[in-house]
Parts: sequence; C-alpha cells; structure tokens
Amino acid sequence: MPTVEFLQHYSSRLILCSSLPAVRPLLETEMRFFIATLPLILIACSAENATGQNAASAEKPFKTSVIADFHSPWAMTFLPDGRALITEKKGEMILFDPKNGTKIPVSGIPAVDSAGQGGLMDVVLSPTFAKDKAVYFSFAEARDGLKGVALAKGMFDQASDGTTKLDKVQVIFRASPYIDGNGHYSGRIAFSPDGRYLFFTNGERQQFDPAQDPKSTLGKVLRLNLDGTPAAGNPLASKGFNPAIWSYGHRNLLGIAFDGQGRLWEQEMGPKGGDEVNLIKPGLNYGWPKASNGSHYDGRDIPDHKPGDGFEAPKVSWNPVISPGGLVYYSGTLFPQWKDSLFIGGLSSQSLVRVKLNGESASKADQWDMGARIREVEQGPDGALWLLEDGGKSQGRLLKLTPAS
Ligand SMILES: [Ca+2]
Ligand SMILES: [Ca+2]
Repeated sequence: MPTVEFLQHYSSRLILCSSLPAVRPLLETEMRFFIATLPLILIACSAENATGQNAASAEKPFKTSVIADFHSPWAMTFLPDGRALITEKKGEMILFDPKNGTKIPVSGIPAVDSAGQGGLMDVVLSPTFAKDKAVYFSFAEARDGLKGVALAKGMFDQASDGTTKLDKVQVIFRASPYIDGNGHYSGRIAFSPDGRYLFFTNGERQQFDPAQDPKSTLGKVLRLNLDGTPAAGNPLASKGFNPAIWSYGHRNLLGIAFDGQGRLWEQEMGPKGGDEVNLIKPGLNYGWPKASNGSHYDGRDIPDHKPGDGFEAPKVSWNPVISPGGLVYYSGTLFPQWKDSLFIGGLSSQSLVRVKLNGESASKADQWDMGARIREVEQGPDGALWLLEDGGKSQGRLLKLTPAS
C-alpha cells in the first residue's frame, strides 16, 4: 500500500491527483490507476522524457467498431456459427449474435460471488464442442464463509424457441484452499492443442506465500483432465506437490494461451512495476513472491529476477505496469503483420498491447491507447480482433478491430 511519504514525494506533480485520499490505504486498482497516470503527469509537468518502455504506438493499423454494450463483461468465446458467449461479472452469461445484436440470457449458471475481483469469469468451449456441446467456465464462489475460484462444465442447449441454457452443470474443480478475501482469483482456462488437457490458473488470493506452497493450488498453473481431475504425469506430483500443479510461483494469472507451435504463454498482474509475460514450462518456479522485477506497493523491494536464482524469469515485464486483463494468441490472416503475436488487454493502462513472439523469446511490439480499461481480447472467426471493455470505470463495450485500410 502507498505510504504518505510516497504521495508527498510526488505531491508537486500531483495536481491532477489531488483528490486521491492520502491516508486511507488505496485499493490495488486505485493504485494502479494512479501509477499508470503518473508517467503521463511526469511527461506533462517536466521536459524529461520517459524511458520509452511503454511508449504508445501512435498510428493504429485498425479501425474500431462498437458492436454492443454489456454490464462489466469479463470474457468471451466464439461459437462455431459466429455467435459468442459473453460472461458478465455479476453472474450472467449471454449468447450474443453480432449479426443482429440479439442477446439471449443463458440459464443454468450457479450463484457467483461478485464482491471485489470475484464474479463469473472465463468461458471457453470444449475442444469437442461440435460433438458434445460442452462449455467450460470459471467463477468465484463463497462456501462455508470462505471464497475461492471454481471450474465448471455444462452442455450448451438452445431450444427451438431460442431459450438457452447450460444443461447438467457440474463443478469439476475447486481451488484449494478457499480463504477470506475478494482478490486475485485468476481463473483463466486454456486447452492444450491436442485437446487432451485443460490448463487452469489459480491466483494467490493476495496472500503471497501460497504461490510457493506445494500443497496449495493458489498461485499456480494447473494441468487437468477434461473431467477436472489432475492429469497423470504432472511434473511435481512425485515431489509431494498437489498433483494438479504444472508450474508455480505465480501471482494473479489473468491470461493463458497456446501459440501456433504449442508453447504455453501466460501473463500475470505483478506487484508495482512487475507485470509479466511468461513462457510456461512444466515444473518450473516463476518466483512470486520471492523474485519480481517489481516491488511491493508499500515500497519494499523484491529481488529482481536474475540468472541462477532458481526462478524462471519473465520473457517480458512492464514498469510502469499495463495491468494485463486478458490474453490471446493471434492465429488469423486478416492482419498479416500480427503473425505470431500475443495480444493483451490493459486495464489501468487502458490499452491494447501487442507482444511479438520469436520462438521462446518475446518482446514488446505495440501499445495502443484505447481510452478504456480492456478486460478481454478474443480473435473472431474471420481474424478480426474483438475487445471487451471492463465496465468498471468505463462502459463495457464490445469492440471489433478490422484493418484500417
Ligand atoms: Ca476468451
Ligand atoms: Ca524487484
């Protein structure tokens, strides 16, 4: 949490931020807004140039069409017929048809806990959706006074009158342990390219140490079978770790995606100055909270990643942060110049971020100002890029990006 000294240190620059409460500890979201704004203030108030690390790309190679508006949307996925399932934080799933703007509520979603960062979260189709209509989704829930992120599965079912539900919904996995608090659930879902495994992210719930605890699933990437049980042969099970664990030492993992060569990429919301893109390999320790290129919000340093420290360093990190919300690997042809790129929705940075991949390396490519917190990025059937605004401090619009010319 920011100290009074921290705020005083920047007070001469803080004309625009003078309404920020200086004594009450700020929420991380407020802190991130403040920090994201700081470089702009510094640029505006002095002749100094920033490092250029996060320099916005001026020219947008895309035009942005507003397609619809939702209430705090969180995630989306396309059906084979071009319609989409969209989740809203408060617990609604909506079947949306971009062709005519029709929104149909999907019933069958369990009660979600939407306090803080909780809510109905990711939604992804089963690799065998064409055959079995299975849909996987994640949500925060309260049980026995404690909270955690759950993974569920249901069967997409639309009646002839248009009524739509997820049928036979079952919770197939729960993070462990459930604890107090409303933050860092994570809850992103990705299937391996061969369709055999489900990768699921569990955040460290703002508790730091669980990310290094071998028994807990918090702060981990998990590899599960499609029925939610731990996959056989997970890399750390023989060393006494929870058998679901694939990698550990993570913070708040809000994006996970396979690239065209089958590598698994993950992005996570780090501490102050420590957002990361990681290449996920089985059994490795990604360092949180023992190593980070950022530092704690109260100013205490955390040792940076360095060779030989036993922790896997990020392929890309951001300082100032971008606050990554969602992640997609671009495999389309509509934007040929985006081949082999990851796209990240930026929350506090209110941006769309492109990361260029090159084998096992990755580098910052573009950061476009979108003027709103971007929660989700998805690739459409024709290779257009679709974004969902977060809907917290902005609208929750669905945007479609197509080539500018
Ligand atoms: Ca998605
Ligand atoms: Ca550090």
